[in-house]
Amino acid sequence: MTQRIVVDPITRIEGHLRIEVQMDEANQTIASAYSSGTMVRGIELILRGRDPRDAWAFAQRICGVCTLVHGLASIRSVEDALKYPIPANAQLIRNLMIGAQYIHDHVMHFYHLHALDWVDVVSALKADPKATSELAQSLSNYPKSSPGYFADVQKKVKNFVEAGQLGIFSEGYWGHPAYKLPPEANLMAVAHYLEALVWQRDVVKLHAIFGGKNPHPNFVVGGVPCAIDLDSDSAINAKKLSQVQEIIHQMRDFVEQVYVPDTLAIAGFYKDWATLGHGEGLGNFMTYGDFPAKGMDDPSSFLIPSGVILNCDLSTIYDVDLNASEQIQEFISHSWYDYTEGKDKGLHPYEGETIMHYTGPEPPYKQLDIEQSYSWLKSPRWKDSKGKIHAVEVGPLARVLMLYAKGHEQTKELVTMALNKLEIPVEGLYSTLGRTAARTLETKIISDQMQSWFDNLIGNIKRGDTRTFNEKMWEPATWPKQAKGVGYMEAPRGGLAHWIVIEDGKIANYQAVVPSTWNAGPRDPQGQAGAYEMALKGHAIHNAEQPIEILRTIHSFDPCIACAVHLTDTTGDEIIKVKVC
Ligand code: NFE
Ligand code: MG
Repeated sequence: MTQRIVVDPITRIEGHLRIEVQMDEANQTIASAYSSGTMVRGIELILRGRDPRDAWAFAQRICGVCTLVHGLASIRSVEDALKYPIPANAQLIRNLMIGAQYIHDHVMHFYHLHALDWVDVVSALKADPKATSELAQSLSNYPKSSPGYFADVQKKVKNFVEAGQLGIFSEGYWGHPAYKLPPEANLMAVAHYLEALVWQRDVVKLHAIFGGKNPHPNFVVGGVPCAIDLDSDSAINAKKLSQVQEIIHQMRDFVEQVYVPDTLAIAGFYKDWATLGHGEGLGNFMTYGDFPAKGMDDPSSFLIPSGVILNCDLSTIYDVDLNASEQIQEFISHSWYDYTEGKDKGLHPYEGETIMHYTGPEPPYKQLDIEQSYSWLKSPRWKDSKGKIHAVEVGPLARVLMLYAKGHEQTKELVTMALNKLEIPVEGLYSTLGRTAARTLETKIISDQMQSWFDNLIGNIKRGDTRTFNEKMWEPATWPKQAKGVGYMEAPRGGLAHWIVIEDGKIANYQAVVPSTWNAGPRDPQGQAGAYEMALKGHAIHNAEQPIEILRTIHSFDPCIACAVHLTDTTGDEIIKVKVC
């Protein structure tokens, strides 16, 4: 009998994800994998009937990790529906806020959610702090690199272990033979894990400066909710702008001196994770595009271009039209939902439905019923001009490939540098290691861009342009009776879009299709696997009791299941009552 391995829940992710894999005859590699989102919410339903100008504040609560992106996708959807232009400063401030989200999120993912798949904390105890210091100094100029510094970190970890509790490091697969780093590299990475915790607390202040707080900074349809007035104590003034400049420096320093060198150093020990059978996945990639220089109406001005790549062929990029009802559709043939016209139909999000219908086994259960429905995630698909539907991967690897394919100079340089340094061929990008490295490289690209968005903002202010909000069209009386629009962006985990239908000034329908739905969704009516499912296929599993290989590949996508299944239990009973007063 072939073996079934179940990992539930997958930890060090956001939300509730179950992975089941069926091993092949010889129980050596994964023959097929199944990805299941095991919790559901109903935020798309909560939005119906509300004022579209309020939607962002509800939609933003889809997630606390990519803490601003749903707010922004939401206001962009309303602005698209109402053809509502926003001032240049608002565009720049939004770019700065999205950029800060990427840099914060990616660094946190690398150190706090993914690194321990590669870094053995217990082995760090055996490291020589002096040799660790020499290693760190050979990699970068990061000032915290003395033997004393690493000896202190080692002592801290030792105290955890001797006290019999590893605290934040408990329950790891320490000592598994898949860990390949020497003790000194492990100690350096653990030190940077702790360092990144402190760093992230400082850099999110950029959101608080422009959006009042983090998580969940404020937004507004028509611009940004912060006034610029250099003579005011409460508005964006010279002091706050210099704080932003300082944060940008802090971000760039950490990315350049810690994140990029650590990624390359760690990757050097895991080059086999850039070969076939290690997470290559679908080979199909999609980006929506983002970071406009001239507004969302001019996609040619985007830093990240949009498009679809099929079968790893970078020479042909297909266009994506999010308004075309044929191109983007969500399927539910293997999801715990119904559609009015049947389980096999695909619906474009403007016509999207959210009819929950759990038909799975009574929890706790041994195995998903994979022949029927097995996830709360839907299966979004992109349809080509010949009518074939494709599962696609979204996220950092898709973006880096798209930038590379379209000839973006810095991307080409960075990719070439990384491949040369690691001595892996370009095909190595289609892998778990490639996905993780792409996240690091795009963080470098975006952190460098932060300075130019900031410089442009300062330039505008110096010229006397302090406008951040477009007051026209704010009144629903000026809106058409019916309107619809799509607000899209590149969230840290990939292309994100919200579709809104407005009737008589109220939301008639609202659908969010998020990055982790694209990546973590189940099979479609044609039996085509989603990106996680495909990426796990072919993996060898060393020890079924400690399936670290599954974690490495799933974590390389940085799952967020809260985003992917937008509180209710299966019977609709009240689960929690929150009193706010
Ligand atoms: Ni909740 Fe998210 C991002 C969005 S989901 S983390 O990035 O949208 O994939
Ligand atoms: Mg949805």
